[in-house]
Amino acid sequence: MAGIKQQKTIPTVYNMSSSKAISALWPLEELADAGIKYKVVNLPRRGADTYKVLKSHFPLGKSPTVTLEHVGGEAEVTYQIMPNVLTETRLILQFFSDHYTDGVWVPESEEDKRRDTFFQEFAHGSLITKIDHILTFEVIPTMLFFPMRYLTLLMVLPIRMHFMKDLTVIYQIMEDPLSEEKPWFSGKNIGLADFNTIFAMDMAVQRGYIQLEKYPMLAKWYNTVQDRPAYKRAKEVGEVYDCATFA
Ligand SMILES: N[C@@H](CCC(=O)N[C@@H](CS)C(=O)NCC(=O)O)C(=O)O
Repeated sequence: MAGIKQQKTIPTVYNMSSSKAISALWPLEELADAGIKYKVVNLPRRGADTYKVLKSHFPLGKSPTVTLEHVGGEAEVTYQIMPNVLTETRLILQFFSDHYTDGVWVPESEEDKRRDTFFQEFAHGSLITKIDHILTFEVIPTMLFFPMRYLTLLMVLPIRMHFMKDLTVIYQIMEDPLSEEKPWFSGKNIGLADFNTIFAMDMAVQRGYIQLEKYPMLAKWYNTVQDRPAYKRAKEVGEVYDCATFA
């Protein structure tokens, strides 16, 4: 692959199963084809030590967390706020783009650059936020015992429906700019906006929060990603990835 930089750091992705870490593993697998090396530590979502391991690198204990090893044994660098540690998916992906590529994911046109920036933000700020709301309201009743479980379920159903309606607007905003000429959220070519969007869309599809047939271009985007060899390998590398059950 053209546009790869000499690798000065080896990233280790701390990947909690069925998590946003897929957004880090997928682009790294795209770059692995060109020789970029990385390591992965797989942590079961309900594992006794999972949060201990994540928190040992960053106090928030979220997945993905990425640590960096300098290839030449150079001193640690504080790229964010802790030496050799990266967090926040969007910023992790930006680091990969800046440090491991010569701009292969930077859109060619100004129009695509603006669109790419918009959808990177939209993926986390709007799409995943709304999906997380629905998920939370679905999970609350499952944590309660009868009869509270059923009473709470009845209470949360209208709230869930309200959020589902909000999601239709979000999906339409995603559907409209996708076209044969610009099939990616980053525009003409695949880019950071696409990597940032996949986890939310996997949750939406696998948990039944979207009827893909209503959004043909979004469906095409989604299926293209699912068929992409690097994405398939990323799921294999992560070992467990099930957004329906969060195994
Ligand atoms: N803002 C972070 C959020 C990461 C995040 O919430 N990851 C979830 C998994 S998808 C997690 O670690 N959850 C564990 C928890 O909240 O305790 C990012 O975008 O990377």
